[in-house]
Amino acid sequence: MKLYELVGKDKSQGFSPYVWRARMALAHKGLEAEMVPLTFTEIPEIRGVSAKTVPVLEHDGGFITDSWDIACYLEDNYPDRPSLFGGDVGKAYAGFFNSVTFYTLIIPLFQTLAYDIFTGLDEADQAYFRASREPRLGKSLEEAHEHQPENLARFQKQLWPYNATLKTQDFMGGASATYVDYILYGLFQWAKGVSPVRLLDEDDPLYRWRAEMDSLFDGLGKIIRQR
Ligand SMILES: N[C@@H](CCC(=O)N[C@@H](CS)C(=O)NCC(=O)O)C(=O)O
Repeated sequence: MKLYELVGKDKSQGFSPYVWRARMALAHKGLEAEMVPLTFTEIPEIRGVSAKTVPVLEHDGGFITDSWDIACYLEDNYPDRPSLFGGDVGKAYAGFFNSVTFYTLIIPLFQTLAYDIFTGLDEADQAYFRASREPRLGKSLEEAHEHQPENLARFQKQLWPYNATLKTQDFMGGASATYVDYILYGLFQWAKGVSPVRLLDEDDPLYRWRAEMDSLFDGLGKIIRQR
């Protein structure tokens, strides 16, 4: 099994939030995958598949090219290992969460981090990132960076449902972590690896939750150093 991931200048610091979902899902199932670090401009060169994004999971001669599809693939193919979703109802909840977090969390966090991501990329990727991301931002990376405090505040404002939930339960999945926790955790891994911004206050229930997530699977998530 191989998991293709996204890196910048430091090849040890895979920073894609979506790859982190897959990485945690593999660990949850007790599966080991060889990590293959790629820069943005290397992704289309993965041999044997036409992929535009990572994660890509290569297994048994086939490729799965989307984080949600990877989670479903692992759940379907390893039913005897710990469940990622906790059954059909949990899968439906995770699927909803997969979509809703894109608009409420990924977009404001991307606007917050865009310039910091850029500064961690090699030269070829910097040119690609500027050309592809500035139209999405509707402004230059530097202008986006000037608005970092407002974008961070917008992101933080969206965290209240998670803080409220984690006041009364240990994980988003209840008593233990499920794929919903991995969706959320990927965002924090992303920010940690690419940016010096601090997303949480020590009093936030999410702060306690993130520390517990960091310690899962022998501290897998601690591979990422705070930039
Ligand atoms: N829907 C995809 C999205 C994955 C995605 O957007 N990955 C980003 C990295 S965070 C990527 O590979 N981007 C490549 C590019 O923009 O060229 C999934 O969930 O797997």
